[in-house]
Amino acid sequence: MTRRGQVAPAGPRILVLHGPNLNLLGTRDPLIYGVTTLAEIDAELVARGRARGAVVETTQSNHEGVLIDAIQGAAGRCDAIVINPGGYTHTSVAIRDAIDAVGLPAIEVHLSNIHARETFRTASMVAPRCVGQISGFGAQSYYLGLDAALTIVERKRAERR
Ligand code: CA2
Repeated sequence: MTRRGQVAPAGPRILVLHGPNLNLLGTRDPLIYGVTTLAEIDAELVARGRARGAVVETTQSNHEGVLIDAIQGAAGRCDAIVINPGGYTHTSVAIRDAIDAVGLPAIEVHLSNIHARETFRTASMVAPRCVGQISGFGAQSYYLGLDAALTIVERKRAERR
């Protein structure tokens, strides 16, 4: 209940999506992707969300359609999306269209600096439909992405008050 006797709105709900092969984090290629596992990243995201009164939902899939279903399913339920589309970053018109379709603020994140790797990784299909892109900070990229998403949602809510 607020001071004016109104029911306080529920805290922000953020969907975090991990694309293909990110389930392998912490098991190989530590020089590129670090040693932190996906389960550890997810637990940290949930804890950081909770500390700011938010609920963080996380999903990983190796399938483009499952990621698209998750984006569509966020409409009317979540306030923002943090997404590491993995290899689909560079190819997926369909993920880009899904982000367009739901109209939620989205933040693209990458563990590695995609601009310092092979040329094909420097282009993102998804980034033009996102508020911004965070790339190259390892697991921290996700935490920065969550911080950005929560700040956007909190500002929007403050403007409405
Ligand atoms: O840097 C990122 O976060 C990427 O999205 C990771 C993708 C890559 O295709 C993008 O260009 C950049 C690959 C994810 C593969 O994840 C693995 C993790 C551990 C071991 C092997 C692969």
